[in-house]
Amino acid sequence: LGRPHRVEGEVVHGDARGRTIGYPTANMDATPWAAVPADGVYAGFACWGEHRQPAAISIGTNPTFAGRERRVEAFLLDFDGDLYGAYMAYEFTHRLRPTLRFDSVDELVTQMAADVETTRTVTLSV
Ligand code: FMN
Repeated sequence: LGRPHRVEGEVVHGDARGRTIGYPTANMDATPWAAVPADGVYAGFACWGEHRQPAAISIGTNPTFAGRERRVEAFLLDFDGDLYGAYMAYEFTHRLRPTLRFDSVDELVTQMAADVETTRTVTLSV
């Protein structure tokens, strides 16, 4: 493509579980025509206004929590703020892994920490 794939939409409320597990995410209501990538975990960027922040992006139904709805959500690195209602773009630069169902929240959180570190490394070189 010559540029990373992008999905755009408004940031909406999720289950607010992310905050309790230490990884608050921005849940995107993707535009109807969006080509949402296959379920999995990706490294990339969250872009809005003048901001372009590295992000670990999850697409899937959150099987660890027996979720049903497919979510497009991002944990933004080095960002702390309220993004509800913002119109954002997620750029996908690397696929990290498939979505997994973990036996415990602890295992999920350990894996998410690793995903965030991988995201930090790989987004430095794009
Ligand atoms: N959920 C899973 O069930 N399996 C996964 O493998 C998985 N990987 C994730 C990786 C990253 C980097 C992120 C940000 C989320 C991942 N999730 C995964 C989704 C979390 O379950 C979700 O962020 C959490 O439940 C909070 O959801 P909420 O924003 O709706 O409150």
